[in-house]
Amino acid sequence: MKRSFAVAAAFGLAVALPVAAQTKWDLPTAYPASNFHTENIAQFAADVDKATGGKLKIQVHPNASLFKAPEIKRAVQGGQAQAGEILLVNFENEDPLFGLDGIPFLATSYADSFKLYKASRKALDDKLAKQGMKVLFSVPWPPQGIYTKRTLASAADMKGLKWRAYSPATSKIAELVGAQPVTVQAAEVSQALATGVIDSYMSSGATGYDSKTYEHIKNWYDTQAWLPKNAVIVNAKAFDALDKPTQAALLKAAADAETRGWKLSEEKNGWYIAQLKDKGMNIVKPSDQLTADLRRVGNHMLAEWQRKSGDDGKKVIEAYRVQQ
Ligand code: PCA
Repeated sequence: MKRSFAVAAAFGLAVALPVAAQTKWDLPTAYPASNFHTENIAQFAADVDKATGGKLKIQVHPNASLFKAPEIKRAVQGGQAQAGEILLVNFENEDPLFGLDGIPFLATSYADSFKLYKASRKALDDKLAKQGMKVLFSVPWPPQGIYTKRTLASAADMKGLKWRAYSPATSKIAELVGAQPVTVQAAEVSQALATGVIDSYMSSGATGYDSKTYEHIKNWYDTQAWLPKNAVIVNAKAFDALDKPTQAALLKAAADAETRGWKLSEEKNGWYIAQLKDKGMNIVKPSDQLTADLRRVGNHMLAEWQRKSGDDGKKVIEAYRVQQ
């Protein structure tokens, strides 16, 4: 009796020690392992591992393998995943703030996109804190252009397109130009193209490359319309459960990942576009007419956003404009 107790205690101790010493987190993402966001996050996880001496292990689950893109936020909020990567504009219907960086032509360069980020980060932190989450870092996608089989002289040529949407705003664009929006997450774009469910969409060179869009579509209109951001978020309870040095190491690695990610996005934008060209795509500068038409769409959407977001939105736009 006594002996078996001792054995059990020793066994229990041996099992308990590593559990107490090591925390394991899951971090679902919606994009492939080779995408620059995912590579950046993998580096972040490796940095955290190193800085904490293996105390915090973050397992990255790419390509929507654990949760689909629109489910990741709720999974982090509910603690099914301790951390995760989300596309902020996916959640515009929840709060207009999430849709800010999806408004066409509000911020079209990396420099402006960063100013918009600075103007809105506090509001974003406050919003997510109320939902029991924290932002670790946020990184933009490269500028958005139009993939289409058709030649577009003006927005009138977009009528009737079978338009893949990834957010309320990209659906709204379809509605405004008379195209038919179909919501498809990035991981399913190549299938949607292959089956003919869609014949066009708006996104970065990165997603066109990841999804091999060049196998189905020959034109990409380089409209540089907006740069939507991904954010890596964490469940606040999971964060609070870490000891102070681990929290500090995590935040340091997150700050590094943000700086690195912005650089990487800008550097790889050119690379992605060169790859599309190399695969036979026409990279087209939009005509003055198409640009003017799309800008009109953008102005309409900005006005609508401002109506919906009220005083909070006004403050953010003002904070952005003063930096310009
Ligand atoms: N790629 C993501 C979002 C924006 C982008 O460039 C997508 O197409 O789903």
